[in-house]
Amino acid sequence: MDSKIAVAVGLAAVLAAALIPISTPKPAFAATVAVDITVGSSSKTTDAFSPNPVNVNVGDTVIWTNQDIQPHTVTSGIGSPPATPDGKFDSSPNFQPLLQHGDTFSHTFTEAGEYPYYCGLHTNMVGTVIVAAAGGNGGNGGTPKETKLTATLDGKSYEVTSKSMTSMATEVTIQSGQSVTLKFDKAGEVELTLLKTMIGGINDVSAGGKSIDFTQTNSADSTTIKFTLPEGSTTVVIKGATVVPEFPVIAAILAASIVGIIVYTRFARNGTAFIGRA
Ligand SMILES: [Cu+2]
Repeated sequence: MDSKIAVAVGLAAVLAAALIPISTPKPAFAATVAVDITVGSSSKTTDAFSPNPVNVNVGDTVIWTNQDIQPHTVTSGIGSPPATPDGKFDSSPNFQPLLQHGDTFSHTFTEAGEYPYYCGLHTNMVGTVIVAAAGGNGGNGGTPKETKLTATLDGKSYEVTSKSMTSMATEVTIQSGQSVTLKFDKAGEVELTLLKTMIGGINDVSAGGKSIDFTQTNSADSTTIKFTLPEGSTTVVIKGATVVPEFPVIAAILAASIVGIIVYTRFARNGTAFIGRA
């Protein structure tokens, strides 16, 4: 065998192996899920908290923020009538301290189940946290909204998977060699899975021109990042060490390798035919 053909075949094999996605199980991670105590909530019932019910997984932390101008509490148990705290969690034991405007209270849920809660000052305000077993598909209707979007560059498509309880991805675009940009319908906690052929070595996620905190987990062929899109932001820009431009180069090498295999195969066949005729 000609050494050049051998190199081409070898290269093609290596590239083919590199391009075949290897699936590995996604590691579980604990999430922080935001719930608002809504404006004017003292005169509301189940809409005093949003989202309500809130669906989380075991290990997740729920963080309540009082968006209202009146003080409130987040107290586990049954609201009215009569209010019965169950002692599982309470922002304000004996009404100390009350959650003032902008204050937060958080609780980590370590066991699956349904957790009712209410406001100790306005027992008409009631909510439920539904905690699904880790690795489960969420509680009643508790699966996050999953959206698959496709970005196209140089005639090649790249799929992005977005998972969120609150936000839906609406558009993805690639800025070749620089970044990947996603648009969402609204703010919230988002998990994105991006193919490494599209973006690798993710090192910055920004919203509204500011870098935001994110976590990432890597599998062989993709990266999953998690972040909270802040209120008022609907666009995230993700930067990485490698963003797509390698693709045309890989394609060119792969194409050259395939040509090499075809040339070699034809040469071998012709040789056999020639020997047969002789
Ligand atoms: Cu209240």
